[in-house]
Amino acid sequence: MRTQVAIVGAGPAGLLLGQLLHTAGIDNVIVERQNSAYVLGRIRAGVLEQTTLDLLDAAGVGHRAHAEGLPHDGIELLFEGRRHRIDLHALSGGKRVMVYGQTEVTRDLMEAREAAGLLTLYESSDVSLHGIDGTRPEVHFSRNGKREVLQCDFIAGCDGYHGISRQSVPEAALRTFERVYPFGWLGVLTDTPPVCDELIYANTPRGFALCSMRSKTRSRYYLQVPSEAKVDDWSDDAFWSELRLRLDPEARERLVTGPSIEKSIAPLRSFVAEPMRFGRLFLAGDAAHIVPPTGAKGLNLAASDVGFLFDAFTDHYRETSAAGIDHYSQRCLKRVWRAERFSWWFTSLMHRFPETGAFGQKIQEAELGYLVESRAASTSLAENYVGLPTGGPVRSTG
Ligand code: RFL
Ligand code: PHB
Repeated sequence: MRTQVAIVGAGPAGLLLGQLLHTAGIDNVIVERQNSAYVLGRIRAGVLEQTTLDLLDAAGVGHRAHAEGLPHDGIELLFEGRRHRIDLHALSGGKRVMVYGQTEVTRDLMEAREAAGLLTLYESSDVSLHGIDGTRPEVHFSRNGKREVLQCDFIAGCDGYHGISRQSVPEAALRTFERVYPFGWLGVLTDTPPVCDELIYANTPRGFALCSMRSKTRSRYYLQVPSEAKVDDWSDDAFWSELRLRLDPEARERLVTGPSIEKSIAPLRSFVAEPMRFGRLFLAGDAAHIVPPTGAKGLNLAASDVGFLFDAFTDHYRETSAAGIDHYSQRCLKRVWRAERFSWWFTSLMHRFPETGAFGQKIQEAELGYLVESRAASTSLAENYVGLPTGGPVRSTG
């Protein structure tokens, strides 16, 4: 088997890259470890930046996000028992975010890929990469009991944090940076109307809480829990009781509870691997970096990496320039580190840290007060939340 770009991983990064390349006439095959139902069953991100929507549009799959997504012009910060609105739209010069689930993005991309007749090799096991430092890289894998080889010009490693792409780079060529937080997020998805039209990020003495949504009838709530917490120890009733204790009186009153349709715990971590390119292997998305979910940046960063990689491959195949390939890692990492900084800062501001003590607590309170009272401080939050500039136009090939 041969293709131009072999993509490892059919998460949002891999699927988006595949679709963009297809619009530019660049042949690609995706090799994915799981089946499509498993990939669709992972409930993750909910907030899309305009840049991500632009890329979905460029890939020809943005129509459902525009029709069914919920544009959000603000977020609410809850602390010391009161809510304060951050007007993202006014403070960012007219930008907003879109609430549209990662599951839906993935579904739209999968459907478009299938309609275009592009090859996705689901349920491929023992995937390994070969010759990435030469000019003829290969992806080897087993499928239906047979060992297969996919020859290609380039490999896009879009296989997430636990994938094999990053692990295929020689250790000496990679530098990693990491911070693990001493807590996780317990998330619950329910078919109940959201407690508020906007997202509520709450800093409370009992820990952080987030009220989010997927639609006007489907809610997503999160609670900060200790790292060692187990999902099985959290009944639905226990979750709702704890969430109520972390809300303001009005929200507590309005909260509609119901049976959970999904419940899981995600550990929180910041992680970056540098560089994001090794020879003919390009890492994109969670394969190269992880942010704690507080700033809603993970999927958006994955999408902006893909935008840069798409630029690089189109320039290469049109023989216009090698600059995109040469500067891919540098271009991505500038944006990655800014999002890492924002996500780390917002996480530090909104969570209770076991080791902080009374001084740290007072500093957090002072910063929250400053944040909502100072236009400069809220502007900084707003411009990061809606998404920083990509540093170059996203190419659309129509
Ligand atoms: P993914 O989604 O992990 O997909 C990787 C794919 O690669 C496959 N794979 C392999 N395939 C072949 N061979 C192997 N050896 C393989 N190993 C793995 C996997 O099966 C999978 O299909 O990575 P990708 O595409 O880079 O996408 C990244 C996003 O999923 C992630 O950044 C976001 O979900 C993060 N995130 C959020 N991001 C946002 O932008 N906004 C949000 O509101 C937001 N909320 C969240 C989040 C992540 C969360 N969790 C659970 C970590 C909320 C949560 C709770
Ligand atoms: C979500 O809806 O899953 C969500 C929203 C905002 C975040 C993180 C997750 O910051």
